[in-house]
Amino acid sequence: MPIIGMGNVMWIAVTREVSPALGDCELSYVPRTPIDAARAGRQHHDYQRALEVLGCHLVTLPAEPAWPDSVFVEDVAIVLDEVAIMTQPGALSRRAEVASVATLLRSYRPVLAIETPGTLDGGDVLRLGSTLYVGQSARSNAQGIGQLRELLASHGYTVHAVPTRGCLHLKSAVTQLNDDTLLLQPAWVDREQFAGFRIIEVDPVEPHAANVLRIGDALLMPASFPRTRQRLLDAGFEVTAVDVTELQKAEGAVTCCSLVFRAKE
Ligand code: CIR
Repeated sequence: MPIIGMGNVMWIAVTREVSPALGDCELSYVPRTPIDAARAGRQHHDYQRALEVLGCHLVTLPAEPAWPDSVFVEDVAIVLDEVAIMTQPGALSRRAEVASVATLLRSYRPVLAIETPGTLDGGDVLRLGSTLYVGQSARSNAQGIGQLRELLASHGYTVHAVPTRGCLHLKSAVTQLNDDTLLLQPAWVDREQFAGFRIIEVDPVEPHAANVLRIGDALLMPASFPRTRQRLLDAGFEVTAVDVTELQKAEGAVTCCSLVFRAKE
């Protein structure tokens, strides 16, 4: 399959098909409601097609019936231009997801790893230029954040810990819209942590709307947040909406279902 490029940048998106056991997922801040895994699978396929339309070459792992949360591949790795870091997911039930993604990523990057007692979820890591903002959450502890800092220092990255409250991950609360603009939920993270960035806040009636996936100049976000989407459109952003309601019942959204990184020439 040819690699489709946006301009001269080409993206690879690693995804994993939805587990039929998705309904047994971990939940922290979202109440448990019945999840239709087959419908989640169809929504995930639409998400994958949207990634392709936005210029990604998809690399997809098969579903893992034993690992309910394994569709959320973002949490098991951080992929930078120079290196990939395998995380140590904060939820014990998710640790087994790491190895198969590591095997895949070795085709693209040198692979390093966070070790216990450190814990870190990729959903807590927001890269803004050469700074990685990392949520201090129930999933990512000080040892994990410290290991990430040491592993990346020689590659020129700074790691900055950010307190979060009332949400699963840092990227539940804030994501990047372009090089100098962030979308932020002020109830879950302090905007003062991101001095120097222009901040757009989510619409107050859409508290979960801050999780947007940026691919080049394009943005992908859940269709269930039309008010926040309108804010982004009004600010001049190009936004694609996808229906991911079944994945949202599992406390997921759009960044968590892929690992998007630059293809090497
Ligand atoms: C979990 O609790 O780990 C999953 N049910 C949801 C993970 C979502 N991940 C993410 O937003 N990065």
